[in-house]
Amino acid sequence: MSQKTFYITTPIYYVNDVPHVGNASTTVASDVVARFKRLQGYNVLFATGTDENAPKVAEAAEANGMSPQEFVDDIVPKFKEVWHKMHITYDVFIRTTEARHKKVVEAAFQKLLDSGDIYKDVYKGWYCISDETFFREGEVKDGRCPNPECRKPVRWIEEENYFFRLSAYGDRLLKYIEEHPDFLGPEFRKNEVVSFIKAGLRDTCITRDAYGWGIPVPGDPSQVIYVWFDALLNYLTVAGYLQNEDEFAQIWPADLQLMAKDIFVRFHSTLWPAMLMGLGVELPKKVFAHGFWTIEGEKISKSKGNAISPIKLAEEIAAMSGADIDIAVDAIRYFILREVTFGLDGDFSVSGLIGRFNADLANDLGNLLNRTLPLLHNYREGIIPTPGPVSHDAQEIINLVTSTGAEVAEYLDKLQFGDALAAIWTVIGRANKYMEDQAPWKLAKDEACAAELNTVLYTVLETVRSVAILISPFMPSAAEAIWEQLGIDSPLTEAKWEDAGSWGGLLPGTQTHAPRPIFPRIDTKRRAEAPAAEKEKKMEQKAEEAPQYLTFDDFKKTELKVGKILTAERVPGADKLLKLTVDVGEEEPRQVVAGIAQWYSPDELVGKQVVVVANLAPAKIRGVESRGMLLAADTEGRAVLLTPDADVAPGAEVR
Ligand code: ME8
Repeated sequence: MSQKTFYITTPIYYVNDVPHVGNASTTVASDVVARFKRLQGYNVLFATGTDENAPKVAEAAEANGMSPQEFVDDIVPKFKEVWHKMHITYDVFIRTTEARHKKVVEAAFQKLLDSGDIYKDVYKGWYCISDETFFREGEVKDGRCPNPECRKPVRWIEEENYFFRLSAYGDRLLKYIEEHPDFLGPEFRKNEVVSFIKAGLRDTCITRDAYGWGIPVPGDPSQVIYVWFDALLNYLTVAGYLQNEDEFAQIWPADLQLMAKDIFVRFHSTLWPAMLMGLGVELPKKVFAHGFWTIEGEKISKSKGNAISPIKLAEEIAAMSGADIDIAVDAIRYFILREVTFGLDGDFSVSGLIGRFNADLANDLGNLLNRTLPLLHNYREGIIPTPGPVSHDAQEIINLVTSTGAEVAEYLDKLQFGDALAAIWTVIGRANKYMEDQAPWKLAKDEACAAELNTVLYTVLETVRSVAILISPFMPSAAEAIWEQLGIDSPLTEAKWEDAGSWGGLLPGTQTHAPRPIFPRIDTKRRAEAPAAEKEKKMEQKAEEAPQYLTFDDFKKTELKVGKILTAERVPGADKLLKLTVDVGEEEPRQVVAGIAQWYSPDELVGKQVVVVANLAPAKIRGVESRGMLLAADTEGRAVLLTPDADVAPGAEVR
């Protein structure tokens, strides 16, 4: 491996339950970094896995009437399935029950025993099984775990155990943290670590009386090794420590270790680096803790039943929007990294997710592609044109696109995912505005503007190509779908990060594919009325079961006419409605309200010929009178207006 390497880890999760959105947030963030680094040409080692030798896992197994081994063997495939469905591209999935890991743990234990860093003594103190953490007598005030995230009852333990001489490492740790300002992040959590160490480190108990589950102490099977001592070493097992010297030398130290704040101070910033110092192994380059998610304002907890499964949520989003499940997963990945500043706590709410789905994905990103590509198909047979002269506005877009890749890379290297996405959305916003300003649907009407139209279409679609690369670490399926519609020959998987910033990657002459909305909007009203909507659907299904025919006389009652749209404007306060005046060959034009604002801008409609149901009873829609209805095809949740094949005088009957 001569290529530069990048080793990134997630915590290894307890297998007492399947993953929830909290676990998913760390894994998704790590996956985004792994994908980004691969795009930059790194040889990435991305590891996740499961922490299986824990008393709480044994308890969960018992509660399920299974042996611990049966239980973990049953649940691990479920973890992997969730990660695959979430598009997590881990390279290694480590299980702490693997033989190779046991060997590493035994050898590390023996090494520290031999060097005097591990010794035997009597342990008297508290143990929290939920957090798998030892606490001193004075740390527990009310019989409950002092960790504010936990607060479960603790147990008093008096056992002869092995201890790790953590107290000997306080000064060395403080010195290391000071000399390596990038080692711990974010900054405010680093300060918590420094205070914790300065308050005085005590030697820590690293074995338990044999529970019958766990890695036995070498030469003393009456004891099993404490789950945290065992679990932290997984990061070395994955890198080949004590198994393959060459591989280990290339991969270690880890470049980035991610987790949430719950296991940052005591474990990953204190015990872990001290263990490495004791073993004479270099420390990881960066250990970073993000915040905690609550769900709809509440702590995530199995007993409250709010530990949302990310896959179930994706299925719900897919059902509500009509989007593919992979796209719904992408939306969740996006939300996790966009909604809060990475590092801080955040609240996960389904309405927040739907809000972002509609605003950022369906509107901003979706519009950029789904408004431009149909125009390309209407005016240029779907073929990418050679751009005409570059206008001042187009040049501004080019400048923005060519500088954004580097800006996003800088943010990603600093784990500022929200800023990275905001920078990409600035490009999307600018390109959407450019479309509005240039109004290609108007340019198309004038042959003299052909070159100008080519510039507009090319500029926007080339921007879309760049955006597809930039969003691909976050939303790999959406990026693929965009890439596919653009008709680019080489697969997205072969693209490099720098391709996002080099203008001109989209080759004139490329035949694009049929436009298909990737993020269909979620109808929030329908969601609010979900049970009613369900009933409605069932009734529709029943009606569908019995074929119902219309007599010709019935059909003749519908008066269909060709109309020409004269004016179009948005209905204030209704984001889906447009108020149109339509010439249907009568003395006065008709006012028609149509729910097509998501798919058509008012400008685009003026002058368009449409088919109008002319004898529909007048109705008030949001207080605005509507006399007639436009016919449209419903394709993948998008309305496409029906229009005559040739110019027809307004008022012509449709039969
Ligand atoms: O602690 N918000 O495993 P674990 C954000 N096995 N992230 C959350 C979260 C929340 N509400 N809840 C959990 C363990 N997480 C040990 C780790 S590593 C050597 C051993 C995520 O299953 C977050 O990454 O309790 C947190 O650090 C981790 O899950 C804890 O997972």
